[in-house]
Amino acid sequence: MGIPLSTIFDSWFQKKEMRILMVGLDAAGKTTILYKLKLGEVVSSVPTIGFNVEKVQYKNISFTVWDIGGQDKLRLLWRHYFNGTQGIIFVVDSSDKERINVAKQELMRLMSEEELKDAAILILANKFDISQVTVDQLISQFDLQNCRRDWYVQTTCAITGDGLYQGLDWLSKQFKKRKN
Ligand code: G3D
Ligand code: MG
Repeated sequence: MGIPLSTIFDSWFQKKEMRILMVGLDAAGKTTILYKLKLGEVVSSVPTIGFNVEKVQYKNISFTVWDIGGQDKLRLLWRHYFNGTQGIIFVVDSSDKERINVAKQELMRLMSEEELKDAAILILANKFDISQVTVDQLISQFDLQNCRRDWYVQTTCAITGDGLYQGLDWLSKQFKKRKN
């Protein structure tokens, strides 16, 4: 990672508020990524009932992070956070073979949300260091070949930061494309 990540975020910076959701099953590596990005203070809260939300604000860009999956009653609450989302970062533990299908189902559900239909989707195949998964394998596991929206798969290691820059760079290009 030669170039500081902050240069990407600075290139995203605009007057308009920008919202990015980062979600994935628990233990996928989301909190590790959030801290690795070093964007500012991570604020953690538990809204109304039951799920933990982490937030980082960098200039006008807000990152909202939570564990997806599990209780259906929480899904209604998530929608509260969907409005105005331009980008989704879906983090998968690529070494967790047992839950890869659960992750896939959650991603499909998210993609079917009306309020998220225009959001670009960056899929981070995390823990690449211990899984050695390839992008092609993940695309086929997630059946993304026929998915008709803007998506991109990037392998990452959240601990070292490997791949994060490339993934975010794709996302930033999507934002620019939409703006023009
Ligand atoms: P979550 O926020 O999605 O629930 P965390 O996940 O960020 O809390 O990460 C869960 C565990 O996975 C942590 O280990 C973390 O260090 C580890 N982890 C995250 N990313 C990677 C990665 O890319 N490679 C490897 N090998 N481990 C990773 P602990 O032991 O603290 O539970
Ligand atoms: Mg976490």
